Amino acid sequence: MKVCTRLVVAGVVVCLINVQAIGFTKFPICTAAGAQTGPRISGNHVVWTDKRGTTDDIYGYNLITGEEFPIATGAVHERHVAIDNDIVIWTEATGVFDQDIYGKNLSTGELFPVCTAAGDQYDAAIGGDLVVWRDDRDIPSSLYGKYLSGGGDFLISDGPTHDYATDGDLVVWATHLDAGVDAIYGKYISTGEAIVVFEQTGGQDQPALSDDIVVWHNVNDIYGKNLTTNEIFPISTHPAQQYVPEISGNYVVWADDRNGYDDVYGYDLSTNIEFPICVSEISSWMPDINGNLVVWAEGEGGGSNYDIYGAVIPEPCTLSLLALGGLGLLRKRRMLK
Ligand SMILES: [Ca+2]
Ligand SMILES: [Ca+2]
Ligand SMILES: [Ca+2]
Ligand SMILES: [Ca+2]
Repeated sequence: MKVCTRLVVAGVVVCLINVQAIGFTKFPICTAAGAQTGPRISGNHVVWTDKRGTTDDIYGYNLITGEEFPIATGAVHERHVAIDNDIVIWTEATGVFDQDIYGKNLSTGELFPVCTAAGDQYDAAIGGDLVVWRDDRDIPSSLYGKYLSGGGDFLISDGPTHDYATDGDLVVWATHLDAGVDAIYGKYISTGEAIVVFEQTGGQDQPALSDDIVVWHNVNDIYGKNLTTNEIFPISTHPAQQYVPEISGNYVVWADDRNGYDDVYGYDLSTNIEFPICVSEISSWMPDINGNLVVWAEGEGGGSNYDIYGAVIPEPCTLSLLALGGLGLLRKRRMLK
């Protein structure tokens, strides 16, 4: 689950539009040497995988104090970090074919194992106190979960599962079925109820959810479904590639190559307005969002020195006006090329 309060970030001056590049004024979160990638945000914390050292580490940043802090910097690789509220989880490569899931409570500093079973457990997601991960103890690999509040780990789906998200009860995931059909499935852990979010020939993956809305990467577009009304709706169907969507409340963000480089775009479900968040001739991708604060990784040269940046989405009424201006700027820029 993403915390959906609208953040007011101390120290961040919000200029509404950047005249150098299209989108909103970005601010640096981490520009250390080496690659910082895969940023995730919840509450006042941004976390990411960091290659500044000899092995992958996990670092974090407090948006209120502006301070960076190490979370997991052991001699092994720590990567694929996720966060909800004060709980951070990541994958730790403890040995050959033996990845495990670990976590840390940022409030108490407590470090704890989530799953250290034999074989690979990796790429975990978290919502509330529910952690879900891909687990290779079975072949093909399955989706497992565990409540941090107590109890052991349990099987969620034994299919060929990939890409998943949870809000603490509902778990959604992508799967590739036999007949060239991909699907987004879901399951409410509390009741055991299984749901079909979307099934179709072609590529559906990268589901994300917030409240009763699931969004996913659909072939090369972004689609959504309201689980209360069962309405399925397009969010961005530009002919170029839109991918890795994330959602928080009414805002959906994704990476988009419509301008020739990966950029970050957004969409307001309450107004049906699409808007650029960061458009420049530098690759910007892997976005995440919490409330109206967006974070992403960006850099040049194949990602060896990626950095983490953030931007604040202005209020919806301002966004409506900027959408018109932003579109005008985009058209003007294309005409000049
Ligand atoms: Ca390390
Ligand atoms: Ca293991
Ligand atoms: Ca598209
Ligand atoms: Ca860097």
